[in-house]
Amino acid sequence: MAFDIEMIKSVYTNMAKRVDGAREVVGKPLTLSEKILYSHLWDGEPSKAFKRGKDYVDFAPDRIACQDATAQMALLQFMQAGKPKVAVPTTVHCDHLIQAKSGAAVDLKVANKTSAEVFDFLESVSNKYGIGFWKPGAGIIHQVVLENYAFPGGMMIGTDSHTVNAGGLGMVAIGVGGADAVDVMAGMAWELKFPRLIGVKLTGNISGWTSAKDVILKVAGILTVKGGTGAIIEYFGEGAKNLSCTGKGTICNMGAEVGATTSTFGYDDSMERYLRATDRNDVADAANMVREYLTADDEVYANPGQYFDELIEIDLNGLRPHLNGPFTPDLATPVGKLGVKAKENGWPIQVDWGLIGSCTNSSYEDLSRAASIAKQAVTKKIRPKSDFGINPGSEQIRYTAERDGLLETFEKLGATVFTNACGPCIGQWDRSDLKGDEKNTIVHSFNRNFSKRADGNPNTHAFVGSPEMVAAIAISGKLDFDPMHDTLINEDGEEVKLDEPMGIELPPLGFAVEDAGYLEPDEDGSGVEVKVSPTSERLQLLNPFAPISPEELQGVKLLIKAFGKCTTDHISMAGPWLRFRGHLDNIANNTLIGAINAFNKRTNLVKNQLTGGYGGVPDTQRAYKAAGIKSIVVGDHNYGEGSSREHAAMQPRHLGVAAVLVKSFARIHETNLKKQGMLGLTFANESDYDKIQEDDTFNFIDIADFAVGKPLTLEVVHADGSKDTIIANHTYNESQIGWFKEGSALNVIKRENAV
Ligand code: MIC
Ligand code: SF4
Repeated sequence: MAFDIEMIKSVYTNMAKRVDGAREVVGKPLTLSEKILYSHLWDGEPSKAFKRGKDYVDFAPDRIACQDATAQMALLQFMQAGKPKVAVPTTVHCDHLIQAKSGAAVDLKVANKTSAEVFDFLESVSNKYGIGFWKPGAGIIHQVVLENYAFPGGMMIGTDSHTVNAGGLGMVAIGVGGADAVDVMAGMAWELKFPRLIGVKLTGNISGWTSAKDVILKVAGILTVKGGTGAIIEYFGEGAKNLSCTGKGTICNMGAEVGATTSTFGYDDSMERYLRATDRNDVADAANMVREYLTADDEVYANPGQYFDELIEIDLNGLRPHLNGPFTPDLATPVGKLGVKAKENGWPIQVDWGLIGSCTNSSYEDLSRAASIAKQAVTKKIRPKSDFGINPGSEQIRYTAERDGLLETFEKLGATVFTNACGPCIGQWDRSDLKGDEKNTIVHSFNRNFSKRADGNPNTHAFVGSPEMVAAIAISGKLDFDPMHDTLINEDGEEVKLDEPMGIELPPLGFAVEDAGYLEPDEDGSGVEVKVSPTSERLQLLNPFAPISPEELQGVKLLIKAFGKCTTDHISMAGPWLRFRGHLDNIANNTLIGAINAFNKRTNLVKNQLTGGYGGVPDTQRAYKAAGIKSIVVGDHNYGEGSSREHAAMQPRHLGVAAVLVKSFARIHETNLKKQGMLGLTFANESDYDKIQEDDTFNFIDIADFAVGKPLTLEVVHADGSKDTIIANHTYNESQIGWFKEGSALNVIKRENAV
């Protein structure tokens, strides 16, 4: 039986009326995305048509999911909101804080010890406020959500950018910062700019070496890391119907890598099969009753050009497997063409590791496809040339894969089976084969491959591919290996070829698990005590941020002008820093240490305008803070790309950065800045970026008139006394200006709850 089935049934009860009402106000057939959005309006019945990409709309999501690395800050904020219980079903999943080293048994024990304080905190806060708690080892948030909570036609938010994975089961599932989740936990509306809609029509069928992953690797190549910003990607067509549910999840998952708000697929037989296989006949039966509301109207898919803002068509018959990378997930290269590219660019051909796992590709089907390749290495006597690491997506998947012999196949190859957790995908990897910052290549089935992400080494070239392709490349040990055409030499000196992968969509004997790792919260948690030690180095209760006054916005110093890609990993690095995710002051010591200073092209070395000397970014910023001076960060396009972590906004805020001025923002990060009462601005004229000099001081001359739709004027005073005037655009609406004026969105909630 499914969790929260009554909630799901009530969504379906309302659906028909609301969708029919929306079709009337919009005045034309509806896409699936619109059906879900319009049936989740905070105000209930649709009464007007929203302008895509323009109107801010209040929504009422059905549920929330948080993972351990972001839940700490989200729940520390929720604790301040003054509510006894969360208003909608919420879960917390412990998956990011477990380091991969020796294998699951040892690693999990170590994590339970080293992060005991954080896990205990999360468990007790969850218990107190009525939140379902998934213990360390239970699995990666998005696989656990897909297996237990996602349902067609539903809307959820999650404090992780890959929340979008649940689109594989026909949801509109959106990654947000913790402060957004707090709004919904506190029983308030959740605001989003009504998204643009990108349609992706899939014709033909995937077969052979091509997998669902290759669909999104291809889309990433087309849209690039920012092409999906502000949009929902809706997949449809015969090719979509023929993909498995978890394959659809893979595609939606990596929609985060093109900046998409989310991605989704219409309800179909593959979803029904998956629901039934994961013990949710009740959801499948309920969904079947409203089936036509859980996909777009027929006219839409018949004439997609008329209903989507942008349309992409991919013929799956002609789609080849890809490997994307290094350093960015949108650098797409068909397998077989990588050799030439690698030589041109000096990427090491030798592959040291093949890693299979992450929320993107750790389903039973994924493991079975990769295992079908691994098995051949054993039977055809090919000694693998790279090391193998596997992270199953959940305990249920692990248990079932072990029962069915899949894990044994990997172990025969010498693979290490790590905990059911994020592991190397988020830099939780104690990689022992490297001595220093050696140049090397790894292949993995994850979604992100930014510099330093997996192992902290800036010279690790990481390539993203399907699990089966990762297995094949890792066995060959060569980046330029093309299993469709090339042969390998086995231990008997014979030339052998790998056969095409064979996957099993759902375990023929059914899923099984002994202890899934779930803890139900107490019915009445009011007596539960949540302890945070004042001397803890990992947890710190929050103090409200003071509003930034117009006076403080005169004489603002440039902290850093970031050059090129500046992702949330650059702004608030993960890996070893994950341990401080619940302690704002401690984690602030990593603020922007990965960003490249445009003036010297170095990381973590900026000019301190007070002394004229150079220092680390956090130290320099702390010096400005001590002197009572606010500062500004300047950046390039898609600033804040990647994670949902609100630390990337809270840390600069805590240290006294008042504004971030960039060419463009990634959606979640821009919202996170607004929520924390900062100014997130974009250059009206992009080339003004070039006018910013190292010793600049900024005066926000018209900040007192901060208003909706009115750009701000910044006077930039250079070291020689000369001045430039820069116009900065913003997307703040009335209530967001309120957050700025009161210091943060949380301050507003607190005030409203107090009366
Ligand atoms: C990631 O994949 O980068 C993370 C770690 O899951 C993040 C969340 C975080 O930083 O905690 C995400 O994608 O939102
Ligand atoms: Fe975890 Fe990686 Fe997925 Fe983020 S992308 S949730 S770190 S597995």
